[in-house]
Amino acid sequence: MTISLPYKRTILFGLFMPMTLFILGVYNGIMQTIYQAGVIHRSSVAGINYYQGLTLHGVINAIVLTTFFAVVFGHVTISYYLKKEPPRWSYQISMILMVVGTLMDAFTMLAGTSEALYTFYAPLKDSPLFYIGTALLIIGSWVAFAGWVKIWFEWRKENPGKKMPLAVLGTFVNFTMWFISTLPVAYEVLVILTPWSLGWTDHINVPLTRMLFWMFGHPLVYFWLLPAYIAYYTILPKVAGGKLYSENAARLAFLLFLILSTPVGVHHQFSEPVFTPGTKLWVSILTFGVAIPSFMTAFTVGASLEYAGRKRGARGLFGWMGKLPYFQKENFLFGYFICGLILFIFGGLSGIVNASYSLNQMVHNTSWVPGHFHMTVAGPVLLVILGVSLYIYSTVSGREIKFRTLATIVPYLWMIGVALLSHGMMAGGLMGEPRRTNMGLTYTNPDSELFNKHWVPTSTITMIGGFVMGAAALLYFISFFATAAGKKTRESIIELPEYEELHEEKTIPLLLNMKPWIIVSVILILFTYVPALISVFKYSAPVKNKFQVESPVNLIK
Ligand code: HAS
Repeated sequence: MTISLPYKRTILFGLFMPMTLFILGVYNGIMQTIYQAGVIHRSSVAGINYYQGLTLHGVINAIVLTTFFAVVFGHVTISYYLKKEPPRWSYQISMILMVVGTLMDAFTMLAGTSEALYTFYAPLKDSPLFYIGTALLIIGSWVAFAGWVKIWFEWRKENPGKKMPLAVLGTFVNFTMWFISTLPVAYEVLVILTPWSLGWTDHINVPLTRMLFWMFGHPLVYFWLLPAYIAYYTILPKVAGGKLYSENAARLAFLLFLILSTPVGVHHQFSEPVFTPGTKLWVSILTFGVAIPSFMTAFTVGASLEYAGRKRGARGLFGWMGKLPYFQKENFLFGYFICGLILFIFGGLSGIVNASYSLNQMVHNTSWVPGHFHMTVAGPVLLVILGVSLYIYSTVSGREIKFRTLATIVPYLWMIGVALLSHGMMAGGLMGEPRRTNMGLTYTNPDSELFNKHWVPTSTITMIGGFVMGAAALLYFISFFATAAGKKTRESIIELPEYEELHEEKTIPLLLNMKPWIIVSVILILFTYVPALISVFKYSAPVKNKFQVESPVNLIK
């Protein structure tokens, strides 16, 4: 499909800008592993301190890059499947808000006035500009969604009786969930944190800000994941040379995310004293529930890949795994998808460990948790972002992909890096290694009385993983930016590899209508968060800001 110039520019800018910032995100990620491994015993390097770097790493990689990609991929999938462009006001206003918000965030983080990490709840305090910038980024993504809804209604009128395309359903589920779950964080940021940061209020209810953050913070991880799932269901079967095993199963998986993603945020707060055991048990059960659509995805996508392998003549139970199109330059996307899936097997299983209340007590706040989430967000999420961004940049700009061989190697190298990094973090976490701690100042510094020799090998493996990931990122940047700087050789188009269904399936009306699922979603949110809110107000209160950012380590002698 050909597209207008302003739409094309918006899409390309929406890929280029966050990818440029991602260089800074990657640099600060590598630095984290160097601090942790005790190679340097300093609180800052090149003018960026440990927490500032960690904040830059988390905000750029996990909030900025992911949100821009969700919006740009949304533009591309919606336009491709509905054969329409969203209204110009929607994509332009959306992009302006997101860019301004991101620049505000980047400015305050670089200036050192925002270092409350990507989880930005109290008692750590950021500059008001950071809170407002983050709110603008989120509001910008809502505006893009509004434009898609408008063209969807037009399409429906013009195509009576036609099913909502699967990729459109996935995108709408994702942004509906995103809209619902960003309301509490918008309230937190605009009504509680910004006035507090401006000094207009001096009291703050810390458990309340944490709860409002996690009401958003957990659906946020599925907001990262669903674009990858859309790609796995609608693009991967084609690039693997197979067919989608079941479209109905894919629809059901998306709709289950809609109802189960938001009410599970309390599982990040199993150690929070204000919630009752009843709330924690309920949320633990719901969390096992939210793993079901991923298990379904493992089955549906696995079956689609098996079909592709068997079509190439595979025999035996697992022979299909060896017949998939690995390392094919012309089909480079496959590597990004399969490496993400492989990492996600372990990322998902470690998530289930976290969800079990009693096991969570052992791993919470240890480096196990970043070990888990690097195999999810730096696994399927990031690899799909990298592969698909390169693909979209090339098709929408009309430029050939440069350094294809490098781009083809990247996901495999990245996967090895993440596996090492996460293994080091998780093994260390099981021995109590803390997260979010500059261990180079203490635990991995032989000159410190807090030195712990058991955490040296694990944090060293983590650092080696970080270097391998850094090398993969460097190869990717060479290919991406060389492509962006290349000459236009073809027409600019929106085009996606499109799946075919393996079976002609029965139409199930419940899977075609989002309304009942939205209602159940709201009921489950109320059922979880009304008791949680009652507990917050019963067992905590706003207090004068008595919190100082002081490491307990500094208090020893
Ligand atoms: Fe998580 C903490 C539980 C999924 C991200 N998670 C985090 C944090 C992040 C994060 C960022 O219950 C830390 C936040 C912070 O800073 O404090 N998580 C889960 C559970 C799942 C889960 C149950 N998490 C994710 C995803 C994320 C993500 C997805 C990002 C994208 N997580 C938790 C809990 C905590 C937590 C607690 C709090 C910990 C604490 O105490 O602080 C589930 O959704 C996972 C289900 C996934 C599966 C895997 C399915 C496998 C597939 C691949 C199949 C492979 C094929 C290939 C087909 C069941 C789909 C085969 C072919 C071959 C050739 C081999």
